Amino acid sequence: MPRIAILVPGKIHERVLSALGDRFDLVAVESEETLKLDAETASRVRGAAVSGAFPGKWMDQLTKLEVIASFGVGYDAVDVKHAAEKGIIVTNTPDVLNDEVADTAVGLLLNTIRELPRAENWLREGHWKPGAAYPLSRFSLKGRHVGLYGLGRIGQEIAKRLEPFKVKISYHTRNRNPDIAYDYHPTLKGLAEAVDTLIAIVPKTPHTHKTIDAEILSALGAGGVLINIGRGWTVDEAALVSALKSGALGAAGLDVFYDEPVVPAELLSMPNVVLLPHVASASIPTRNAMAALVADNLIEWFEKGAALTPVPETPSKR
Ligand code: A2R
Repeated sequence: MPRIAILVPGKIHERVLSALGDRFDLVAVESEETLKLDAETASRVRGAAVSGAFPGKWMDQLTKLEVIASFGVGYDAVDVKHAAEKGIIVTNTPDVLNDEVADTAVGLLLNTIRELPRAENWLREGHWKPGAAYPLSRFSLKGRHVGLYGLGRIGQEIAKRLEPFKVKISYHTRNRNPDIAYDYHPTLKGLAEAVDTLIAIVPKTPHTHKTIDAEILSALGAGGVLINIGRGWTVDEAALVSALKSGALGAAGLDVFYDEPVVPAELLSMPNVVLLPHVASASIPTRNAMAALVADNLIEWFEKGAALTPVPETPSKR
């Protein structure tokens, strides 16, 4: 029996390839607008493993495609609507990265509020001499009221980690979670008005586009802090730059940007921001776990007919 062909467009974690390589025929292609595949190979492809975009056009090229295993919890780069219409299942890698992303969120929050990266740079630059001390940080985490914009798998882990810091916690999602005691705000504006620290951990959807705008930022106020650990898509970066510049917002810590890897030049020179290159889940152990889940989704699908972690928009069984 010929082995099932799995398409691998562009780059993916090495462990996905090693876990799949002895069971499947891996078809590596460049990630281009139209896949460069001969008709015979295209007609043999029944699964795909991808890190990044998977446009609907590729699904049309692959007439036997059953399943797309996407690397990462956010799957906004995969055309899930088109996949659902064609009955193609899409899987992502939830849960295995919750702890890493939540830990990074707390680190980014502390770094932003206490200016720790700046203080370290000051030391490295040789400024720490007798009689010289790094200036006191403007802000403290103590006594803050933190608002979580998004309280799903990752948001809840962030909230749990913040409880021992003795901050007050509130949240905004579209649906109130009856099992959660934090104050709920039915609007993002209401949350921003109530809190002084906003942590965004929502997916990239048409409803979250630039929702953190000038109005939300000024509601956080001059002592306000924004942390974005979800998607850059959620923040109006031009509004953020002007709020930070004018002092309407106190500080920001960003792991994600609107047009990665482009970081607005004005942010680079601002003292009151901490900028990370989208590293929230980027540790070797966590990325290994994500890679294993990508591979396991494909193996389960072809061996048992049901994927492990299908996204809600597409079918989950044969
Ligand atoms: O709105 P709800 O009740 O479905 O709550 C979800 C919330 N959320 C939103 N909140 C307000 N306005 C929206 N338009 C909106 N859309 C979604 O975001 C839920 O509380 C949270 C998403 O949680 P999970 O689906 O469990 O995602 P997870 O694993 O926490 O990851 C969040 C995102 C990923 O999609 C990546 O883009 C990023 O973090 O790494």
